[in-house]
Amino acid sequence: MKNKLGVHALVWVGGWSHEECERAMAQTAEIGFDLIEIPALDPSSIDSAFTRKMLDKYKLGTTMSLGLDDSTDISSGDPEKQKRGEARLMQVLDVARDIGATHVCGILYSAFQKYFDPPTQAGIAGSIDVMRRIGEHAAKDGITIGLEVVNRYESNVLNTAAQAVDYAKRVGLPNVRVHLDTYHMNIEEADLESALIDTGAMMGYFHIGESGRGYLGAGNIDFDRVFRGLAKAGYEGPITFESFSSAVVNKQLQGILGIWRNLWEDGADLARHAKGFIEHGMKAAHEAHA
Ligand code: FUD
Repeated sequence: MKNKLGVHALVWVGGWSHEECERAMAQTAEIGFDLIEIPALDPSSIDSAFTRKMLDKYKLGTTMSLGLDDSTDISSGDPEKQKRGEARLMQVLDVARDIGATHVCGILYSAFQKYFDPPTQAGIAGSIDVMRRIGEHAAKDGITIGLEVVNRYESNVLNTAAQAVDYAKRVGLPNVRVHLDTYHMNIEEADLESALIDTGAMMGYFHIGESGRGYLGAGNIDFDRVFRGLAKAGYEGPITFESFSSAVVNKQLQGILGIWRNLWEDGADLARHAKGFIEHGMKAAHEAHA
């Protein structure tokens, strides 16, 4: 398997103090993941020099994820919000460059929130204009942008893989790619395997998560078909495990994602299980597809 395997930092910690940063890295490395995904909703909370030092110490790669908020919503059609959103994304790219991140992904194209109205064509066109400049800037540091497709309660812009492929084509840059996540796909896609195959080479990042966002295999997603879809799509990018429980709290994400229930206590057991589950599933899918 060529895919690098990652884990979202929220499996370990809710913040990014020096102690939390080191603890998250040590546990990620101990289980044998290749990379850690660091949430960057507030990029100013990340001490880049320290984070880089810890990545080196634990020999890990890294990626970053975030969503914009209402005041930085580049899909709003409001020039002031667009300007603030572009500045926020540029600020994240600076941190990503400083810590050596390979990917910046998430809800970068709109606010990360429940909307009460559909997007406008002008708003989407404005978002695409900003994304082109972000993509060009990211390319200078070899960073891939992942446009994360999320369910209808977390954005009104990209809810299906097909919408994201269309948006990415309109941006028209090789490093601006589609980021799919099984938790969201399970809500919005008619068929997960076909959506993966149809996205094909446009896919640049992947989140694996269960329907309830807890242990893989403990929900209703047919992961055999997901792994088969990834193999058939020829996807070789990162596969990052994402899971949220009220056991590890980040106030901002808890509210947006509705993390009210305690789905697990032991992040290490959860992550070790996820790694084995992905490796086993991908191996079987590649063998069947070979
Ligand atoms: C949101 C989601 C996440 C989010 C990231 C932020 O539902 O799936 O990927 O963008 O966790 O760090």
